[in-house]
Amino acid sequence: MPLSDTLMTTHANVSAKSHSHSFNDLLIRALECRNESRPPVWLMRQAGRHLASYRALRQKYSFLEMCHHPDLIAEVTLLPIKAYSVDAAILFSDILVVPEALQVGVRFEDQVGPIIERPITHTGEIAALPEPHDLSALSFVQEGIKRLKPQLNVPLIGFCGAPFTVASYMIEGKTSRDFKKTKRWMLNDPKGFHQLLRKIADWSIAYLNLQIDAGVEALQIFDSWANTLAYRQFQEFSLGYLDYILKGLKTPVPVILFCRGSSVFAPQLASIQPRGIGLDWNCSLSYMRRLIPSSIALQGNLDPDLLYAPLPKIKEEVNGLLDEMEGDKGFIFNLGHGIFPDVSEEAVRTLVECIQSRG
Ligand code: 1CP
Repeated sequence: MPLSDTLMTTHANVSAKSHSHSFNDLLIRALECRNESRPPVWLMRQAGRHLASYRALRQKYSFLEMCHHPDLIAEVTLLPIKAYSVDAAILFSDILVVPEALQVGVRFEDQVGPIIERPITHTGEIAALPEPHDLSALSFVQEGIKRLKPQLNVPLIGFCGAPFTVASYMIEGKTSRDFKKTKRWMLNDPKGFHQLLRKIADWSIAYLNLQIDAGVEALQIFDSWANTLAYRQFQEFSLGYLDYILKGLKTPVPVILFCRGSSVFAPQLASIQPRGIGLDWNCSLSYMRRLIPSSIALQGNLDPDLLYAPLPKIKEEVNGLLDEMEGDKGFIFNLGHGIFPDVSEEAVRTLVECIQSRG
């Protein structure tokens, strides 16, 4: 079937659904810490390789082709909504579209992951990176959001990477195991490192504002590699830029700050007053709730490996977290990090149904 036909079928199904149901605003209510019903559930990396429907599309298109094509952005974003009826959609894209717009050359290799063709190696290279005056290099995202919006009956979450995490890809050139280039630069030339972080933060602000203009209802900033930072380093090289981004948004869209390491950094994150904090799976939710003011939503934090467990075990653990957060008006169910590509759809469906059946 040609792409346009596939998309028309998809659109027809989902629009029919959106007309027959009213808008599900559980996520927004939880982000405002006034949710009196069951917690909303969505999952990081819900729009990805664990879905057979995603893998079928990937037979036909490369990952970047999919990221660049507004119809495919819309179609892939909708896949987990159709498969599981999760309570929020997350835009199908990648944190590395920002380095792509910064013209360092981004490609994705199967079995390897992202590759930066021209990694940044010293401060002298930063000035030559473009400024975020012209966002036409990211207009496919804007267009994708516009096509998606009329088809959704749940909130759409936009996102970007945190400056530290994005910088680490731009410096290492790929996913790193030890982040030695990044940390060597950070420790030996902190001023230059700050220049790079500032440039990425300026792009992130412009990019998130573009997503807000196009219609996203919430935003999440992913600091996936913050866990490699010491406590004081996080304060100096990450937190300040997250705060700078929050202050740069032109409309008050609720923002969730997610970082690996949030078990440790959550109180620092709370100090810059995001609407929500995404917790990794190393901490106790109820303990975190005692540390974080009840005016800030908490999101998390099932161990992503639990999706490999037998279905009754998944239910037991999900119910354990739900019991722990019973009555909390600002709780959003999620994993502590993204879904792995090899988990079964049955496991994910079991998780979602377990939460949604709590009425
Ligand atoms: O081969 C493929 O089909 C591509 C697999 C894939 C997918 C589906 C990649 C490559 N990115 C994505 C989508 C993606 N990435 C989303 C879409 C929405 C959703 O969550 O469903 C989001 C939010 C991201 C964000 C992202 N990309 C992060 C932050 C979140 C996290 O998982 O920590 C990071 C670090 C990336 C970089 C990235 N993109 C892709 C890969 C394989 C990687 C490297 C991840 C790593 O280094 O572990």
